[in-house]
Amino acid sequence: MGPEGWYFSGEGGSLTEDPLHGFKKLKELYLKADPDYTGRYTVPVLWDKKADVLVNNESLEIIRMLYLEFDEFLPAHLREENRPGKGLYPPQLRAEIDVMNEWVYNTVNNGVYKVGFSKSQKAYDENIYPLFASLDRLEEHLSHRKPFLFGDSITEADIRLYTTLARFDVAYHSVFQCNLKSIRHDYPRLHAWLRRLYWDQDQEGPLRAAFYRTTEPNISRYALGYADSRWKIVLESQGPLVVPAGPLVLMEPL
Ligand SMILES: N[C@@H](CCC(=O)N[C@@H](CS)C(=O)NCC(=O)O)C(=O)O
Repeated sequence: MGPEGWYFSGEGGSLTEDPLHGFKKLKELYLKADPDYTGRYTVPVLWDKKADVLVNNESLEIIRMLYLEFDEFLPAHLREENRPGKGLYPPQLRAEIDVMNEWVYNTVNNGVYKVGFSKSQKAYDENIYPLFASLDRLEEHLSHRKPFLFGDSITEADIRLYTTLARFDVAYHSVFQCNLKSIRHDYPRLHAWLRRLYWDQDQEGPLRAAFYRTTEPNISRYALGYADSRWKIVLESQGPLVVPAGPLVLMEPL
């Protein structure tokens, strides 16, 4: 991120510029879509190339759009309804997935931010215990539902939890002070689940190495990214930015 937010740096797999307009900054895309926009310039962004407009910037909505809204355009064997377990948001599991999404979002996905961006001891104390209570609950959940959160096939619930757990030991534990426990030392089932997703490198298999391909190129930068955000938000850019070095091993072997 630069002073004006995300930009196309050409580093770490990023393009050097926006391939549609040649823009250098994400901000320019937001303003192209709406010149009066005054909010934050956040990622992710879903852009409609034909209408040349920003469609959505909420990750939870975008992931559903990507696997539900375009299904009819795919060859039959790739459609959600024909995938193992009937896809990422199968009709028979929707109610259960929605219930889990709700508490996992509030206490885990968003919970780490509530802890890491807390501006008082009180706010920190109020959020750290619910975060770890939910990790305990997920660890327990995996004792009877496995290998994935809802059985044999991966669902949206796995994807949403993965994004937080892949960052947990390498960033949230140290930078966001989410340090009652770590995934690798205290949660054997969650740790096994995380490594199973991360280390899958089968390009043809059901996961198509998606987790490894999207995590590994950036995992060594997570601590810096979150330290920088916390420095800006909590420390209001005052004093030095110091990034913790550990853990030595970013993701333990399978
Ligand atoms: N509701 C959004 C939040 C997105 C968000 O906060 N993204 C962060 C990075 S994880 C960002 O782009 N921050 C840039 C900024 O706030 O300037 C979502 O989850 O999709």
